[in-house]
Amino acid sequence: MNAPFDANTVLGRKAPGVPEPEHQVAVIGLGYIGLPTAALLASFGWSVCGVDVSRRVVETVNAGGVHIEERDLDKLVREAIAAQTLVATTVVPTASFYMIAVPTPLGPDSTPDISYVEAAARAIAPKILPGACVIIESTSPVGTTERVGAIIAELRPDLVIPQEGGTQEADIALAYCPERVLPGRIVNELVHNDRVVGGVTPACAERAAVLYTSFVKGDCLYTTARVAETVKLVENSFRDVNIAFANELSMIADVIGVDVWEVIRLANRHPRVNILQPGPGVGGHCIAVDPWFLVAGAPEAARLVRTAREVNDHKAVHTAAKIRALLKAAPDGKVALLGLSFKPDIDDFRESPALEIAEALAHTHGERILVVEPFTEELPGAFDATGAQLVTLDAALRQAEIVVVLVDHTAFRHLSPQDLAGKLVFDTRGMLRR
Ligand code: SAJ
Repeated sequence: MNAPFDANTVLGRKAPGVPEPEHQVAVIGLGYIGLPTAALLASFGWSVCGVDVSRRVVETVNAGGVHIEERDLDKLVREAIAAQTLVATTVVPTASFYMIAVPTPLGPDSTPDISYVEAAARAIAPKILPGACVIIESTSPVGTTERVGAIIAELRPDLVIPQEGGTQEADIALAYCPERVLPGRIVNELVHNDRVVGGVTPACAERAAVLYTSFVKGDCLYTTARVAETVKLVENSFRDVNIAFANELSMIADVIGVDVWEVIRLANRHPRVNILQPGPGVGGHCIAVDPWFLVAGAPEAARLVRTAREVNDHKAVHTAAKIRALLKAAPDGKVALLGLSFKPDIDDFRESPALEIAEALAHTHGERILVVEPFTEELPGAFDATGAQLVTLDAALRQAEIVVVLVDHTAFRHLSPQDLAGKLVFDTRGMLRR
């Protein structure tokens, strides 16, 4: 067994007001979750080392900057870097807490790819000392925490790794604590949301709780790692299934010829009905992805979850087909596509149905496509050579005969019937009804 953990020799800095050796955290992955969490921990007095494989990200953070747009994040990072409570590096250090917040993308056939989590475990293993705690925050298929434990066990036979139901006292702690914050409100929700803290053993949960109770103002709810992994997938699947219901209703409404927004508004006046809003499909890196992790774990049983994913994916195809019909109905006209991001008022285009629809139309209708997106300065490369243009809202309204609302950005909400007079209008978000 190695010598016990010595905080003074590790990151070389002490956080004020936090007792040693509890104060050093290595956050692996400085993306949408890792960077806000690292900066927030630093603001709560922890000494934080943010680790990322990208040199550009590390340099940006060390210069006090941010590479992602998120409310309040730039100030938090700037202050933490200035106070020297946050430092970024490409190398995993020795620390008392390791938080893994790396991507878990979908692999081929919609199966989960946990290779980044596995790589993080391999990078932590040589550095970890007895007494340390490894926490996974990345959304992961059920069993990933055990897999991380197995990787560390293989590389560090000198350490006793915790096992669910195991009787031997472990040298390190291992936990799964899913992030559940909403893009655009990440910093606030990191502090105020309840947290599920899933320990491989109760002692592991207790150890991980030291970190979370230091900054979470919501409740910390303790359970096993396996349950915590499932909870995360279930939360996003629940939302996906509910949005799928709304999206399916909108397609049914098209067939039977009723106004879906009116139907939902009135149905929601029932005390036990709360239907979500249809849109052009479901985007983002969470809800459009995580349900597949649940399906992968139980393919035969997860029929509703799979179908909801398919309905929401199909909604983007259905929306594109409706826009094509409008382009046919006004053969000489241009279409203004309002919004590309996956939801309003953010600059996040991951898995965005609006982007997918706009790209597809740009490839078939080129110069007839005018895109309005206040959250970007240029169209992504996929639009190159299509003839589609990024224009201001005013320019689009001047030129277009067809107007399609794909994203209900605040910047579009002032649109009035006069602005749209004489145009063919397709509002995929029900924005103009609000
Ligand atoms: N959407 C609709 N209709 C609705 C609500 C949403 O079409 O009524 C669409 C949005 O336009 C967007 C997509 O769904 O394309 C997802 O947006 P969202 O706001 O529902 O969720 P995300 O992806 O921004 O964040 C979700 C959150 N999960 C839940 O609400 C259960 C968040 O709490 C999670 O932390 C996050 O996923 C994550 O990281 O997993």
